Amino acid sequence: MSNITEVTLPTGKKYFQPTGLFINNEFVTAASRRTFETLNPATETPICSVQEADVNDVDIAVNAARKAFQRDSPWRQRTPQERGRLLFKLADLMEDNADVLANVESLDCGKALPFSKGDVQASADVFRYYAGWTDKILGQTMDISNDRMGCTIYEPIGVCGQIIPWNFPLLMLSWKVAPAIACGCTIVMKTAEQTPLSALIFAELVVKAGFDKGVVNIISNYYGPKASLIGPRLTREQVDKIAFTGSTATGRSILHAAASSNLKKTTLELGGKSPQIIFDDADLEDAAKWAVEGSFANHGQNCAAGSRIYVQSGVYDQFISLFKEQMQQIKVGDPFGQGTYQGPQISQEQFDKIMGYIQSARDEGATIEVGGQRFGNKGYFINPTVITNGHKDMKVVQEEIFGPVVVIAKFESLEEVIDLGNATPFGLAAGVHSKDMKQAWKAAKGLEAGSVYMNFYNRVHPQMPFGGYKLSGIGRELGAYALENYCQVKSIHVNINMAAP
Ligand code: TXE
Repeated sequence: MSNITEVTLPTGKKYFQPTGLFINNEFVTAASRRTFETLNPATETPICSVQEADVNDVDIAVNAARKAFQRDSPWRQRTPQERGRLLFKLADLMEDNADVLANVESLDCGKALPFSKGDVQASADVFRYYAGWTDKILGQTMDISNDRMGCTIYEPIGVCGQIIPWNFPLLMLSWKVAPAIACGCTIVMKTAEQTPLSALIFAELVVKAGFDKGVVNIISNYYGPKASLIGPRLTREQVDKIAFTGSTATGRSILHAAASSNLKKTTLELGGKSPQIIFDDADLEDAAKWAVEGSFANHGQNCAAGSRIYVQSGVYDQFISLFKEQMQQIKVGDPFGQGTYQGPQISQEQFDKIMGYIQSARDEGATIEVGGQRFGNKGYFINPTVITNGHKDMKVVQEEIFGPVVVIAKFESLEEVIDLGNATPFGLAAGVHSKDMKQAWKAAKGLEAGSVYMNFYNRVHPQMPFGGYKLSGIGRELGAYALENYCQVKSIHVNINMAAP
């Protein structure tokens, strides 16, 4: 079996899609020889079949990563500069292959092509950022006493299990793979069942860049009925670290698995229900633009989506009309179509979940101010939806919808809106729009959120840490902070005097 398939893109162009499990720098057939189909969410039709990993394949991949991490392995002999060069090379290759990567991302996860192009560039930027870190991961020296000194060195934590979701397949891969490699770790990544394809093209680039075999391993899986539970297997395995992005419920089970196996270091980037706050002195037109983008970018399938908007009462009506005007710019449709902003949701399951939330708002007496229905009759499209006249305990205000649905409500005072902003179990992000920096700063300090944006919303930079308070997660990705996830500190004590006491 060749584990490579020719796929025709909606543009008519053809490309070769690797479909095997990527282990030891090769695309291999699953131990069970089973495959599963990945669907185009815009048409609900299969794109191609990929190899379906089961628990045996997890073990094979973990062994490959463990071997690559052995003390004297070629990878462990690499200098920090060599690791940096490999990461720079990978970033260059991603840019050289941006066209195919972006097209495949749009095909497999349904985002409009310009946004997929943005994701590819952002992913290459993350690799380049961490390439620059490899030779700057520095320990310290400590003057302990007249005849003793100490120093600390950072060592790679080891074999890392990484589990990613389907909303930003390539970008989430880059947030996890790049810092792990920078620190000298090896990896077994499990992609999301809905979106295996772009990671397998990335795997081809890993080989081209010259990585040693077993350093990066990528396995695809299926999660429907009769699926083999490879996610739990990876989290229970003797990997040294697990990094996860996904739902809070799965995050909990991963933490349990870590606790009941080898207490592996665990970082979790989970759901959110982030507030965007518009004060009456804000530039309302700008605020409306940011608020629309913050709510509907990536079809609302964004952990930091600003899905609760609070508007100070004096400007509420004006803001609502500016917000609706701005929403007219959202073109829903074919991800490959000219001018499309919003493509389909990822799956029937997510489509049903979102429509269920909209119905729950109706049932609880809120107003569906805009949208609320399916778009078209093929593909998982939902019209951008605005809910008003709700109350703070409604499901749509408390729970992550993960779709193009926003709830807008009024507030009166700064203190009240900080309390409202904090009144969910999540704490991933928040936005504050005000020209009064004292007021904006006070709000930013009071909000329980891992990232606060003042006078804009939800732009991610490789330098800036990202992660959540409360049920939104544990630990931080990106920036220098992410390096801590993939290293351990060793203290070395030196007796310079060499004399026993
Ligand atoms: O998430 P899961 P789903 C939220 C969002 C969405 C909801 C459900 O609200 O509607 O989660 O989405 C793997 N052990 N987010 O069902 O199940 C799974 O195979 C180990 C927010 O897709 O958490 C996939 O690779 N792994 C989020 C990944 O976990 C397991 C992004 C995410 O799937 C596993 C996605 C297990 N027991 C959804 N069960 C964000 N933070 O951005 C599943 N997986």
